Amino acid sequence: MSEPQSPAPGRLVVAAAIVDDLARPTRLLAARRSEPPELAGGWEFPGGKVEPGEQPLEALHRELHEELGIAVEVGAELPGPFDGRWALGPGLTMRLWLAVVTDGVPAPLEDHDELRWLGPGQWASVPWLPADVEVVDALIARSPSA
Ligand code: 9L3
Ligand code: MG
Repeated sequence: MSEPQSPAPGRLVVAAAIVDDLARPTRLLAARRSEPPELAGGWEFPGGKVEPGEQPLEALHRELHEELGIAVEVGAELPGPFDGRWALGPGLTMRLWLAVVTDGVPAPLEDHDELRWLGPGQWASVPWLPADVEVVDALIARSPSA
């Protein structure tokens, strides 16, 4: 078996694993995509592309406000296997942080048609987008109470 090829970093996507508690997460928020058609129905960590001139964490706060109507406190980053990033597909890699909601109640305002809080034992229970499955596995591995 050969090692997976490191993807070209390409455009950076940022996303959040929104949990109930940064230190001992037991509940995780999953968002079902409604757009574009080829991704619709797949569940993901909310987030999106960093715009030119934006810092990654600025982009994360912007995306969570636009997509879910919430403000968050950002916690630890969950580093991916490719220089800290997660492979998403051609031309895209992702960074992801844990986060807790500090203001607002998450609502599917943009690009999603359903949100679901997944409790202990349920984190892998929705059909995550292929790129996000690996992240879910890593999150479960670092969160024994989940
Ligand atoms: N993507 C995959 N998993 C995620 C996120 C936030 C994004 N958790 C993929 C889906 C799109 C691309 O990255 O192909 C850009 O995402 P967006 O800007 O459409 O949210
Ligand atoms: Mg998005």
